[in-house]
Amino acid sequence: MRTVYSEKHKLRDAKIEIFEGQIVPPFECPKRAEYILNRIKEVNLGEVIEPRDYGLEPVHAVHNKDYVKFLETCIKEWQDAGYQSEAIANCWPTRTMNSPHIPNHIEGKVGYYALASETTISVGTWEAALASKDVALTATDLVLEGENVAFGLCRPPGHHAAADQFGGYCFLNNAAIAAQYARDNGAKRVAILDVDFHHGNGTQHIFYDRDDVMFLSIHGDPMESFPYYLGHADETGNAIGEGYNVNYPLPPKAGYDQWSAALDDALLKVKNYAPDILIISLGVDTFENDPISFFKLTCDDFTDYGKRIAKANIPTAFIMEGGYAVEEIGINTVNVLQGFDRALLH
Ligand code: OKP
Ligand code: ZN
Repeated sequence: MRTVYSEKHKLRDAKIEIFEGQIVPPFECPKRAEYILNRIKEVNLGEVIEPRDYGLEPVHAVHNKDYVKFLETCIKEWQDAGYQSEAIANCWPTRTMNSPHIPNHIEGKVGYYALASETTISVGTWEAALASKDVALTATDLVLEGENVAFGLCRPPGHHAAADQFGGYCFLNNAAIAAQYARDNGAKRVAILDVDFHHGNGTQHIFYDRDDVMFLSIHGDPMESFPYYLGHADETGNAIGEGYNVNYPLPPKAGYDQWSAALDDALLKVKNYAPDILIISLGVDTFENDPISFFKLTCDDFTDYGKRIAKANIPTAFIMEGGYAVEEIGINTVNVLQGFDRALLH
């Protein structure tokens, strides 16, 4: 299969993350994409191509205009306020502060648009996020144009980003932007299957009231894991969207038996829905040695589930999300893609 990749991901190179009460180097780092790209070349997965430029129209179809503007101007406003380091949230409109006013001051704005504090906005973040959504859109377009499958090597990831919130290493929701783009370009129904270890709260929220984009996610139980406040099994969609949101929260130490049973159930629901395109939010932080997650998948399990996804026999765009065991991220990601390719041959 073809891979879409842009060097511009390197512009997202933040220096700090807040983790377990400490300031650490970010887990979501440029090396991640380099390892994946190297592995793709090592095994000759297929051609690697540059993304096309889609501009902001498909972004505005998913995200609020004021939020997009905020992402674009945030770091300059932060620096203009005299702050030296990266922009980071330290206050929020919480449950008891529900006024509709968006503050003028950048500190208030960052808190308004942030859903978590671990993720900073650094110089270059906006440019990298723009390239990342172009990578997702190009991979999706290849599939809409008739390819069976394509891989968007997105970085930064997207699935935690909501219509007007960033966090969890995400700024623009690449998979959601791709899904909406598919809807606007001929696809009647789109399914998004999120296999990242973390719940795709942003994607769920964006499509929660809709029946034309089905969202399914297998993830660490939010009672025990980030993003904590969304991703429970009883979140099944709202109004016309009722029944089109499906969550599979799994407990700490879940292995492939449990995980693949959830996957098979999800793929059955996807088949019944009969979408024109399947978008996989592909995070490989389900790996047993991932430093921030608690599932126990092995390298071979990734190959196996790539095959299972292929057997659903739906045109598929893989969109990269998380995975933080950097040494193995290339092997695990490419195992999924090779598993998929091999199943197509048989
Ligand atoms: C982004 B993606 C763990 C803290 C986790 C943020 C994780 C963001 C994951 N103790 N903090 O879904 O891979
Ligand atoms: Zn994740």
